[in-house]
Amino acid sequence: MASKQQKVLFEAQKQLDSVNEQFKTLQILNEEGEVVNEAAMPELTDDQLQELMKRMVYTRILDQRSISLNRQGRLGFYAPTAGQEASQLASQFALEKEDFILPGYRDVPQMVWHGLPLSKAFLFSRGHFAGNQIPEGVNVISPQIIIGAQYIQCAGVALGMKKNNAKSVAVTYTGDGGTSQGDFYEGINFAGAYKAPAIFIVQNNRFAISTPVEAQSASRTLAQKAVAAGIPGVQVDGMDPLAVYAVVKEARERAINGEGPTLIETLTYRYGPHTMAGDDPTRYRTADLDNEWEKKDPLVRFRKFLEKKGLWSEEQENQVIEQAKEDIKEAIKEADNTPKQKVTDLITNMFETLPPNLEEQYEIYAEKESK
Ligand SMILES: Cc1ncc(C[n+]2csc(CCOP(=O)(O)OP(=O)(O)O)c2C)c(N)n1
Ligand SMILES: [Mg+2]
Repeated sequence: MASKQQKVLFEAQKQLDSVNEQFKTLQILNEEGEVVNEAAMPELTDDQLQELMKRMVYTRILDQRSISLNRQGRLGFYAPTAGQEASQLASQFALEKEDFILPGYRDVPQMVWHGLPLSKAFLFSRGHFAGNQIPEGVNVISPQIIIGAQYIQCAGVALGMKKNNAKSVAVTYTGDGGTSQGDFYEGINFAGAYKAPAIFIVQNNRFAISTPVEAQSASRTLAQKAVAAGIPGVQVDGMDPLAVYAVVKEARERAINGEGPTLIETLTYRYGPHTMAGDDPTRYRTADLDNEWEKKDPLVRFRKFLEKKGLWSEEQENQVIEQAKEDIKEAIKEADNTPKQKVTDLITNMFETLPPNLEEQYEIYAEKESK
């Protein structure tokens, strides 16, 4: 005879099954570059479509050059981005300049397209303080290294916007691994409770360094973690720029209209290593898995889509590649020409008026630096 408790558990499982079933992946453009969901197509002009492609091509080159500059010892910390272009750039493309981005360490491309000069991105990579001095009017903060911390900061920035009646949103990014952090839950819960205009993006690239997402959580999707916070969650094909753009655009409209935050999970993949600090992905990923995801490449499918519309050519692509290479060369030169940071910079950057002990140290280092 089934006990009462067993019956409750059975219902609980049914409830979970029904939640699982409701979280489907939104896709608009399939791997062949065909529109498979006309109803969800975002309104984008031909110019906007071309601009989005341009940004993805440009950023793929930026990634390749950054890896090579890192190997030459000309850059420091770098987290590769190839594979994640649709997830990163189509989400940023749905924002306005007044929106605020709180990025993780892999999200430098969104910062660049939100207005951060490339030279600043390179200085950040080198650990130079000037890389963290964001120009006025560029609404980003430095990439967060502490996994998930930016989710709480995002809830706070969004609440501030709401209190100021600003018609803008705060957008943050973390990875699949980031959703296991307490900060992730605290951020989405707080923003949900205060209906703050936030967009929480989870770039699920299937691995947190070497830990596969299947081992990360028992949750079937990461999008459904939104349910407990009482906010909408959506899972989207993160290799499909149109789908990513469409959901972020809609989440932004909801937020601006006072309807509160949205959690968006983008299904994506990083082709490269976790960072350039010695990670070897062949130790935890198979070549078959890499191939499977490379077939989903966002640049390939968007290129096919645009070519069919007569909106993209090899010539246009080459122009973008040349432009990217030239800009990168200039930006590295600018970073090289930035005065090296000194110990006295550390002291004066931290304090307007020096406490006596630091004043003493300042004198010592100023003396050393003058030689
Ligand atoms: C609080 C905290 N714990 C651990 C780390 C070390 N760490 C750096 S990256 C990383 C994996 C994060 O994976 P994921 O969130 O999936 O992002 P991805 O790197 O795949 O973009 C970990 C554990 C950290 N930076 N911060
Ligand atoms: Mg990950």
